Amino acid sequence: MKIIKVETSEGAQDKNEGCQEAPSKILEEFKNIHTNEFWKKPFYQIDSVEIKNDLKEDMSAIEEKASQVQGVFLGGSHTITYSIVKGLKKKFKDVGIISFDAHPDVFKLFDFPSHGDWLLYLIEEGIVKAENVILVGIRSFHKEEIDYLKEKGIKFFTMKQLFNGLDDVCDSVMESARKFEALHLSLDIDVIDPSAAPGTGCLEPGGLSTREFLHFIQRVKLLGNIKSVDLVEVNPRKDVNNLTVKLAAKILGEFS
Ligand SMILES: [Mn+2]
Repeated sequence: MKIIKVETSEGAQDKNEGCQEAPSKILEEFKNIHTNEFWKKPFYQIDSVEIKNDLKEDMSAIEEKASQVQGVFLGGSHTITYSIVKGLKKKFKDVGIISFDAHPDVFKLFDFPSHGDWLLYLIEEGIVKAENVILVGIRSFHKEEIDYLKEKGIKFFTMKQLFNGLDDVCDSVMESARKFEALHLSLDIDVIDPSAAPGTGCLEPGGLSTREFLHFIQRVKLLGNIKSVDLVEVNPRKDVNNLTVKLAAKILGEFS
């Protein structure tokens, strides 16, 4: 497995200041993962994207890397997903996304992609077809966002739906996602309940338990078309007892 460190600077201006420290902290903790849940010793190589604190340059650097290298992109802000998927699109015609996130991320914030609207930009710019997007675990959104998801035909599974049958949702997600030529998995740590992942910018009660999330991704990772993964929005400065960083390292282990 290749792990690509992306130390984004974005987030420094908003409430998620500190998330740029996550890649180093998670990799430090990753050394303590001796075996994953399949009793496999994680094997990995570290790569990185050099960040220059210039939004345009940084976005094209991530895009470039994603067009060349397959692996797990370790952020950082959720903004990086925009550039990763754009890079993937250079190699594959039909790209799909499964996004594990408490938020739909289709609420326009600025005139450039950010952590709250990266998906909106991907769809509006025609990089990803709306019907190739699957959202899992959403539970905090503007009414306009749900209207947008419905209008565009984006598949979404709220936390409430997940509670009624986790494996049924997982079956539907996998059935849809296996049809894409190339699949990107986006893992926003805030999909997990803040009681288990407090180190993040937006705390949204009522999320997945760690066990439920692991079960879900252990099934999803069996899909043969996954080309890239991102793990984002961990904020070590907001963490409690390093719990969220440890959880992120454990998740990383499951992909090796
Ligand atoms: Mn989120």
